Amino acid sequence: MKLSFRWYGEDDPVKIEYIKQIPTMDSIVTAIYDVPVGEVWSNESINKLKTTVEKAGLNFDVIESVPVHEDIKLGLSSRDRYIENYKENIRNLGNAGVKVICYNFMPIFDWTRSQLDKKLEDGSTALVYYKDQIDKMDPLKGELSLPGWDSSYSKEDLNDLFKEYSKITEEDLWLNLEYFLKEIIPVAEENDVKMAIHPDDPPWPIFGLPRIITTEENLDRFLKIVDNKYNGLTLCTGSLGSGSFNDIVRMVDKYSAQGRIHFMHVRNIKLLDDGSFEETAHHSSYGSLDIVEIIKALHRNNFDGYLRPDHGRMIWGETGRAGYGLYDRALGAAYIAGIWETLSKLYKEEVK
Ligand SMILES: [Mn+2]
Repeated sequence: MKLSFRWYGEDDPVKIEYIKQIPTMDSIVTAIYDVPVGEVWSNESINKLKTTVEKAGLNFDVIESVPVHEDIKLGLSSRDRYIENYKENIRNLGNAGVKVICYNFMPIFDWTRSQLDKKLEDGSTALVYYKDQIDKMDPLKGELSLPGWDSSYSKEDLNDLFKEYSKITEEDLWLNLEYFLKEIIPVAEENDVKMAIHPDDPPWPIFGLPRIITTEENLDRFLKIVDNKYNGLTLCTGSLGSGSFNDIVRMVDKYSAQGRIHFMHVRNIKLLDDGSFEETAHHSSYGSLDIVEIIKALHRNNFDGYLRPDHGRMIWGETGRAGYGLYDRALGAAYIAGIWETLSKLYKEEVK
């Protein structure tokens, strides 16, 4: 297991030197943020980012994300140009030594929450998803601007996109994903870059838009489309775990045994009765997920991919990017590293 940490580049309030100070930290997870979705990242900007990361004493091995253009998800005739660009990005990143690319296939909206700064009992703040609030939202009315929503969309763009998506079913989205995978996975293999799809967050349709990377059954289907280790997963415990229908320990065990998990996102969440959830501290006792059992499943399958603590709460008065402060994610990293060390010592014989 290689411990990693997401960093948003020079504009991130969390300094890269601070990330290096987290014990056993190995890699930075980052991306180029100033290029429009679907375009090619320049080698110059990739190399500049790599130099910054390596100067800080960390590895530049994981990219999160190379976003997928909506025309690819929609299966429009313009997709081929964007797929060629995507291949170029895989080649360029592979040349720079990148080992894993995380991406997702969620229509229009990335992760969705109803509030970013819900005050918890201990005074910390966390991201939450309250179903009744989300159910009342209409993204086309434009009265809301939420995280994960691409603010570069105008109201008209959004209307057009919704109109396009109203013509496609879940099965169409599967076909469009298949078309994309069959194009890019051979390029990923040639360049020794493992593709790792991030599950949908939350793992059910929102605002009438289809979502397919949601359940064990669908992950099985996804992995079979191109049955090759370069077609793999980012297993995000919080995203999949917000559906009570997903058995996360079982999924981690199964897919790590298959060698198909290249990147882990570990966070805990507390499931509420009505399908809502709150993000919590990483420790198992605070949420609905058993983090020790999740790490044990990785350990017994000799997981050698990358793992990062996912969203953290805001604690100790920290301000900054919701979910991506330094302190709580660092606590999560230390907690996970502690579990891993314990397991390694307890099971030294078996691991040998
Ligand atoms: Mn995640």
